[in-house]
Amino acid sequence: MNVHAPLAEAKLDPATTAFAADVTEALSQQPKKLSPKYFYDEAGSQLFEQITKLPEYYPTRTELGILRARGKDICSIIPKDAALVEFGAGATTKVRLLLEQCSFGAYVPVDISGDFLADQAAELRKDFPTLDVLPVNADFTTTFDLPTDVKAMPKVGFFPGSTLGNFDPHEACAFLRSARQILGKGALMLIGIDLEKDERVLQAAYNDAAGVTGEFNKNVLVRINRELGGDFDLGAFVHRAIYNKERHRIEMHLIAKKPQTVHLLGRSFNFRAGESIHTESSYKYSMERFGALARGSGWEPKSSWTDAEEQFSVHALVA
Ligand code: AVI
Repeated sequence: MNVHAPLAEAKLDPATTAFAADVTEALSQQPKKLSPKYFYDEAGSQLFEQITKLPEYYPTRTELGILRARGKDICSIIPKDAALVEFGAGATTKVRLLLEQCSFGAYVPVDISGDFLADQAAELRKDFPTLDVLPVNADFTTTFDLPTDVKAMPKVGFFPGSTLGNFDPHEACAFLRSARQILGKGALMLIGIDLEKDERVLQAAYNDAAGVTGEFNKNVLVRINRELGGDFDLGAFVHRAIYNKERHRIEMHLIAKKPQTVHLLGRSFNFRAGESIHTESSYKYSMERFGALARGSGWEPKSSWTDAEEQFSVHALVA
């Protein structure tokens, strides 16, 4: 008897159905490649928060440093009482820096997780009582409507954290084009981009000594086991992050330690010893290559700021 059949036949909710379809397709491909968006359930988001505080993981603290040190310059190019539209809504530390330093008429966080958005909005309303906080529950990589109240306001998009780096180049271009369409002609976009640097710094950031990144990477297998009735043996896979120089990206992989067969949703997937599931790419840009990507996606670079060591950059683009 196949013990996985009941879940395969059960009626799944739409999000789990999409997850199931993506996972079965990913595991049927050669090489096996899964979208990094599946890292972020509650446990994955908490692990990512831990990563941002690791000594080796420079991007978060470096971007915060730029937003703090260059806040005046950044605010000087933002029209007064503009609507700040954040694509994705994680920790509020970065947006708070902007809200504290510049004068915005409204804040529109856009995220697929409705519960998380509501909690975040409630906290911000307490701390910024005169600010209109208007959350939009949507997948920020697709088109969505801005709230009617902000339609007449100047718009400023905000996409920090080098999340764009987790998109393959064609996806990054599609996202930038869609954001331009949503924000409209004349809008500004503030975007955080991680820069190319000494490979050793990158290797350390994605292979931290405490092993948190490995746990974050394996969390996708935990999710598959729990949500799709999979039987991945977590001890039979190892986390590996490598720098792919030609493609300017860190790649995260889960490598099978031995030949094995994994079952889920009534199907079997074979792994050779050493076979990988490519779980994430994190692209690193030069200032020039990012400028070219922005232009090719319909945006004009206006200003940019980096830290003293040029590890990370924040760009202002105009639509
Ligand atoms: C969210 N994103 C920009 C992170 C990155 O650096 O690519 C995700 C991450 N993966 C491993 N560590 C952090």
